[in-house]
Amino acid sequence: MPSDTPTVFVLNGPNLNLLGKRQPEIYGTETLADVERACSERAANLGLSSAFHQSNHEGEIVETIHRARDEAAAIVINPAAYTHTSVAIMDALLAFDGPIIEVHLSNVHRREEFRSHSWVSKAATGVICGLGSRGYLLALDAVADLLDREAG
Ligand code: CA2
Repeated sequence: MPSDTPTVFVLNGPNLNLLGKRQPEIYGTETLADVERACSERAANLGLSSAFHQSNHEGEIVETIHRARDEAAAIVINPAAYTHTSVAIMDALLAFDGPIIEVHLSNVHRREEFRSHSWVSKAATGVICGLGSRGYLLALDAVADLLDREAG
């Protein structure tokens, strides 16, 4: 991979480390390691490099977003439950200059009412939900397109 390859941070919030191990009827049977592998392959095919992170801690996610300001051209984020609660993650994302795609495995609008509100959407360029892990790959496609357009 050439050194000028843009890096995309793919960030995952709390409990997503359990993906594929519990509640497959909602979140599918793939593990987070499977999603990481698929993202890495798709990114490489798009001329991007993906850096995958998962944390169960809000402050750690905020700090990773701060690092993205220097290290990433774009962010793909599934903030999990922090979607619905975290003004801190929204504020950190608002300080990031590149494209931000919010991803949810499930269709949050078909579930409990509280899942329909997202603080993160207020900072996101676009939102994908309800398409399972394919949403992450579609988010990378969108990032490649948006970065191409930025480059003009
Ligand atoms: O649909 C999504 O991707 C969510 O971001 C997932 C979050 C949920 O709080 C959001 O409302 C929607 C939950 C992630 C928990 O992931 C688990 C995966 C397997 C087993 C248990 C939890």
